[in-house]
Amino acid sequence: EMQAEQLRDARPFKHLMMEYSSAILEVETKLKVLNAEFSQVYNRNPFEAIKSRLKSPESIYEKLERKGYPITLDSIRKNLSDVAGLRVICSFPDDIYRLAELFIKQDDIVLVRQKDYIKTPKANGYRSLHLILDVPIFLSNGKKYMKVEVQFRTIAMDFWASLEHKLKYKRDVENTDEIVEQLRICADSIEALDHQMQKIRDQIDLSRG
Ligand code: 0O2
Repeated sequence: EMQAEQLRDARPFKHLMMEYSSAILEVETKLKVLNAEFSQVYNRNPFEAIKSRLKSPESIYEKLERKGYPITLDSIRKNLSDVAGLRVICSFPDDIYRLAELFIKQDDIVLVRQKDYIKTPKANGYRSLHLILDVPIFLSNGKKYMKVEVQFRTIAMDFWASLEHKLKYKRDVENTDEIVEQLRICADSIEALDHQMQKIRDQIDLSRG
């Protein structure tokens, strides 16, 4: 087994990370193609922004250790699904499902798992649609499937999750019941806002015909 620094500096680890970044590029391109088509054909953008990140060696190491998995390259491949991560920020909840569906339908993509924290939010109020995918990348020695996690959120859901994430990591402040409760209330307001904005858009679409 390796330590975090050994992991980071090892050539095979760097190769694995290169493969994960390639998978991010593939997914990003697919989403951008859908966006381009939509804005051309329907004069609408299904998403506002895409962010991507490769999990750091430190946080890969930490997650394997925390979950009791071996610290090996095979174990990373097998046990972690969020080494390659993308976040797609949409305007409206409807856009999330429309875009996710179109994306999953592509015949080279395999949906491994879907976690719908919009239909079933986490207890703290977290909302987002997570897709775990197997995505092919094409290397000199052939095709290889890589796991990628894509998180779909509305602007409002992302606003909440970003701030909640920041607050969680301020460990000098205790997460009192009151803070937890206030965050939940904010999450509910945000859900209500998402629905209101969606309704307004539907009305405008209807009146446009
Ligand atoms: P970072 O910094 O985003 O990389 P599991 O594999 O199901 O046992 P896991 O991997 O925790 O458990 O799955 P989960 O909870 O479905 O998805 C994890 C990721 O979703 C997190 O990544 C966050 O990005 C996001 N997420 C999940 N729950 C919350 C939450 O309560 N608040 C916020 N702000 N984000 C959340 P990481 O690895 O935690 O962090």
